[in-house]
Parts: sequence; structure tokens; C-alpha cells
Amino acid sequence: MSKPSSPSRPPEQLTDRLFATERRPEDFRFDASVARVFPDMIRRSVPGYTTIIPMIEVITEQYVQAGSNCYDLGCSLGASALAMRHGIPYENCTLVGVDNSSAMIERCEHHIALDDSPLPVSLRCEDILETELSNASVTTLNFTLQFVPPEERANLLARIAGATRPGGVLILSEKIRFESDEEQDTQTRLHHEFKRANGYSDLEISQKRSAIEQVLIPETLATHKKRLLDAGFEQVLVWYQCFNFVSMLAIKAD
Ligand code: GEK
Repeated sequence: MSKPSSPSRPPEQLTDRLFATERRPEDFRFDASVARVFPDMIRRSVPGYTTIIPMIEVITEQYVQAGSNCYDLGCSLGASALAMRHGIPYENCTLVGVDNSSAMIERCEHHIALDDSPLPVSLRCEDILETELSNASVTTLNFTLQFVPPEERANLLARIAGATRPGGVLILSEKIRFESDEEQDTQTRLHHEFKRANGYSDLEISQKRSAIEQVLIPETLATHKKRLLDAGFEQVLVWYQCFNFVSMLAIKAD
């Protein structure tokens, strides 16, 4: 019996092979070539990503407030925004996804259209440093703050905290670095083993590392916690960690 024909888009187009051949370590950009393979890239590169996304729905459900705005900042193709959408039980909430990559926003529109939740999602192709924020109950920065220049991070977090209602939250996931060089080396090695186990070659791992190091600046957990408290959140806790990838919850006082 002949095999059923393959789906309309060949699988090669969806598999991340961007660093499989020799490339100059030029700056990594969220352009169309990255957007096309993004779901495969993030799943195979970020330990815990497939656990974190459904937890964003659970956390949103706990903290969303009727009549408020929810934001997914650096929404890429909308995975976190869709998780938030399914965690929002109120018709009078507004969900906003923001990303400054037009290639990401274009594809995100399709993902939102394919989803069955009735809650409208408004997408903005804007810089999260400039986008308007107000009346927020749940905001997500799922692996986005790490791409913001470090000197801009405190202002952004203060703006988010200032726009958040009492009892509202910020969900923050980041690649972190460790105080001790020994732990940094061990956790980095384990992360690379995770990538190898997911089919990335040594060449892909080392070339991606060189490219991403120029744009992704990780900080320590202590730096993140202090800055979130300084920004105006009352409580900061870690709800997930796998190797050097951490998800935090920052809660505003009631
Ligand atoms: C997910 N949250 O799947 N303004 C707007 N967007 C930005 C900015 C900025 N200043 N800087 C970076 N981005 C997603 C994954 S990916 C994480 C987030 C990763 C956007 C950038 O265009 C990209 O789409 C996203 O932040 C980071 O849950 O690639 O590791």
C-alpha cells in the first residue's frame, strides 16, 4: 500500500537548520528565516519550554482580573499569548501581543486565527520599550527581557509594575547566568547536552552560541529578583528551573 502524501509544507521547512553549515557569527535577528522554524527552534533549544507554556495558562487563570488588560511582550508566534487566552475566563478582558519583528507578527496572526478561543487578541508590531501599557492584571515576558539591552531593563520593569493592578502579576522567563564559574560551566554543559539530545550538531551548537552571545545577555537570579522588587513588585518567586532557564512570578501587593 502506498504511503499517504506528505502535508502541504515539507518538513525540511519547519526544522531549524539555520546554523547547520558554516556561517559568519553575524548578529542573530528575528527575521523571516527564524520565524519560519521558530516552534522547532525554541522547543529543541530551551529546556522546559513545553512545560512552561501550559503553566502560563494555569498562572493566568489564577491572577487575571475582570475588566483588565493582559500583555504578552515579545510574543513571537503567540504560544504564550494563546496559553494566556485559554486562562482568561472574562469576556471583558483585552489580550495584547507585542513583538517588533514583523515576520513573527505575521505568522502569529495565523496561529491566533487557527485557535478556537473567542477572546479577541490584539497584535502590535512595536518595541516593548515603547508600547503603551495600562490596567494590567497579567503580563508575560517569556524569554524576551534577555534580548533587551541591560541598561533599559529596570525602566521597562518599572513601567510594567506601574501599569499592573494591585494583586496582578508579571510572569518572567529568562536564560540566567550563575555567580560561580563552576556552576556556570556545568549548567552550560548540561544545556548543550540537551541540545545534542535534540539533534543539534556540535557545529550548530557552537555557531548559534557565538551568534546569540551578541544579543542575549543573561543575568543572575539575584539581579533579576532585586530589580523586580525595586520596580515595585512585592513578592518574587521561582516556579520553574531547568539548567540555566528559569521562570519567575513577580506579584504586586493587593
Ligand atoms: C514564546 N515569548 O514563544 N520589542 C519587541 N519584541 C522584542 C524586543 C523588543 N524590544 N526584543 C526582542 N523581541 C515567546 C518567545 S522569543 C525568545 C520569545 C527566544 C522579540 C523577538 O522579536 C522575539 O520574537 C522574542 O522577543 C523573543 O513564549 O527566541 O529565545
